[in-house]
Amino acid sequence: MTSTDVTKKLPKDFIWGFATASFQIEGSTNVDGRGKSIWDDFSKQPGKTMDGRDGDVATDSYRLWKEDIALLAQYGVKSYRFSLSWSRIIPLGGLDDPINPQGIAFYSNFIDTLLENDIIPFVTLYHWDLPQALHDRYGGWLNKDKIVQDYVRYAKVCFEAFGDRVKHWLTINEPWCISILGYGRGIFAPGRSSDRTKSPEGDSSTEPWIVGHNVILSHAYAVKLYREEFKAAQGGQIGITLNGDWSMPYDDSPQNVEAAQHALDVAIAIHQCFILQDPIYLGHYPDYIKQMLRDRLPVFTLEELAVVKGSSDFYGMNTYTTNLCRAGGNDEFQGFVEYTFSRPDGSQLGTQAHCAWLQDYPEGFRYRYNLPIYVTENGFAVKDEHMKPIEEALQDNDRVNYFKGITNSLKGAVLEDGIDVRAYFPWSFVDNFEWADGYITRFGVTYVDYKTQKRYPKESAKFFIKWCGENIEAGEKEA
Ligand code: GBH
Repeated sequence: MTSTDVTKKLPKDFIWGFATASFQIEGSTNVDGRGKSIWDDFSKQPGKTMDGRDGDVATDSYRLWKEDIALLAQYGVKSYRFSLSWSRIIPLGGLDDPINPQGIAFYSNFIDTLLENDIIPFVTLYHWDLPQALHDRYGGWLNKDKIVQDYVRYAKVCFEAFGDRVKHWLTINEPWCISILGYGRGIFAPGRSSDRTKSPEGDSSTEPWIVGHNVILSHAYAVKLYREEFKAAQGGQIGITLNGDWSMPYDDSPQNVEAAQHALDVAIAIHQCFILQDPIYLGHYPDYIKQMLRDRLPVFTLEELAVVKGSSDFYGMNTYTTNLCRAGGNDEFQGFVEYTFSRPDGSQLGTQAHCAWLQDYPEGFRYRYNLPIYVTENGFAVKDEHMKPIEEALQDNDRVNYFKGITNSLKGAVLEDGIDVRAYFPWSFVDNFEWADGYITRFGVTYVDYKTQKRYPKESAKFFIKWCGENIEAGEKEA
């Protein structure tokens, strides 16, 4: 790894902070009028989470929100990325369903308190916790005519209630995960799949692509609404966040170079979510996807295409790792490309995380393309951290090394490669409910003792905060 010039700094308006999501931290699922989300009951079904635990308490952040903000302030972050729970705001979710004033009040107070502490709210409207009522009523994301309208109305309620203070909006977190993991592999709520050991119903060959399509449309129509009715007065920015781990060919063989390149082409360099993101930037589905899915690929009407194209003010990028790509395999959800972290000589790409899909490879962070980028997630789960005594867990060297590598690449990307990266948010502010992994996999820079709900800064938090202090020009915080 080459080191970047230590005397050069990122510009003073560079945004940094930490990220979370509502269902992963809030708990208090049954209070103040909140309706159920699809994760409430799903996480309670036997076998759906690794440790059998659900999201009813999580990190208790709905009750401990003042402490959380105090800790963020103590860390000195410039911004905080968090998501809103749709079913707190509209408990039944739909166009004609009542708004819950207690849900609005909670987030309104939260935003005010962030601002009082000079912390910019960076708000995700949807991070996977669909109101259960919409799933029950009409199949949720599967029903285009209903879900687009309901999502857009939810977005409108949020722009109206919070848009005077929120200037950074993310419509949707990671369409690929919503579609593929929720309706294809069936490992995330609502857990639909062709695999009958996982789900009594579902069709993995069609549903993920329908859902992906409807997610894109929901995003695009919400952006249209924001631009037409709110942007002039409120002056914010709005975009989508995609999961985009990097890909490299496994070796020099033409078919593997093609596999990685193919993937990159169709994905605008982020192959994991190729099918779901390309239309947003290019205005059409990539050719490779059209060939792969043929008549299973939903078709945009001309009117829809016009709304979808260019429907993101920036590229919200969640990136964690780099995959070595080999042509072949039978996994349509990866475009028939196999991923590995083992190089041909048997060596590993980097340090293995607790989760199988993640190794540390900071060089991968620099191969990005030229759009304004907000890195809305990036992080590492130290292997076996959940089994360590707290004092040991706080010495999270592998995570520190991960951030050392990435921050170096980040500087290189901005200052040497000229990539327009405007924000960087490590995932996550605190250890939290890691979806199907339950509480076993820990991504936090802050340790959470789930018995007491006490928070303890890990070394990685200290490292990263210090790095930001030394590597971003000092100046007034962005208003
Ligand atoms: C993010 O997704 C999420 O936004 C966040 O909520 C989560 O806590 C965080 O990652 C840490 O996991 O082997 O087919 O199951 C990251 C992108 C994409 C990474 C799917 C794991 C597993 C693919 N994720 N991937 S599969």
